[in-house]
Amino acid sequence: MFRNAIVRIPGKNFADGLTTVNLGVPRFDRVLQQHASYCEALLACGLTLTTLEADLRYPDSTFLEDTAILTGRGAIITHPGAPSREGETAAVREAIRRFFPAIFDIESPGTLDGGDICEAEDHFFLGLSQRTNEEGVCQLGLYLAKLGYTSSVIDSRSMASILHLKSGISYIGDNTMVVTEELANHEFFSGYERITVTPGESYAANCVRVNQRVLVAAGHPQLNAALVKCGFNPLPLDMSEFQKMDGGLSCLSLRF
Ligand code: CIR
Repeated sequence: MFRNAIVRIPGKNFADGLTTVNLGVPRFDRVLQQHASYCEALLACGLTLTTLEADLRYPDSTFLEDTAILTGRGAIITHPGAPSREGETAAVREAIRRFFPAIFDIESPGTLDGGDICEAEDHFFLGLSQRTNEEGVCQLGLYLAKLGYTSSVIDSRSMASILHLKSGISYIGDNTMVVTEELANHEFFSGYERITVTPGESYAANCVRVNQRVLVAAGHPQLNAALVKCGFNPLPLDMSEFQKMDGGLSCLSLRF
């Protein structure tokens, strides 16, 4: 059960952020509209929002999830793997201080993006990626153990189609994982119910359970139907402009 979320309004230089996909330049009016709808969805799920102002120093800073791991037992500030994003963490530390008295830090040479960290109840899957290195994963694993969580590492560095681990998997509660075909048969997921996303809908593998709803990228009817069939209540959101910058639903907020 989440009660709070932190979001950041996209800056007008949003399109200057990092991207690996070739889907065109995001239109800023649509970026703002889609972000507002995302915030409304979180409110409709019963969350209280802390909204940070746009920060033009960091065009990717609306993708807040990469800057912190917030758990029910403590918080960890990350060390984002892209040099242009390193400075994003300072403001997030300030924003979470009143909620989390004890905060750990991922320190250099460790790098870690929150998008690589998938929480599934008391277990965490830690993705090694182009952004998250072995030292980062090792530091996080130790902090999580101190907080009483277990973790296991998944190496996604050879999976060209995903930027972060959570581009390819989402834990949506009720012992269920949404997974891309590439990750569906991973040995770590054998104990979970799995909803496998078809290759044409792989972007939608990044979805987010928020209380009674599952936020899911609009325009992916097969995943939507599969979620309904398995008893979930999807809430589709238009994500086209964020997708152009490699962003998924989970990365637009920190939920706790
Ligand atoms: C980046 O490349 O860092 C941003 N343009 C997108 C980050 C997306 N974050 C995420 O999936 N957790």
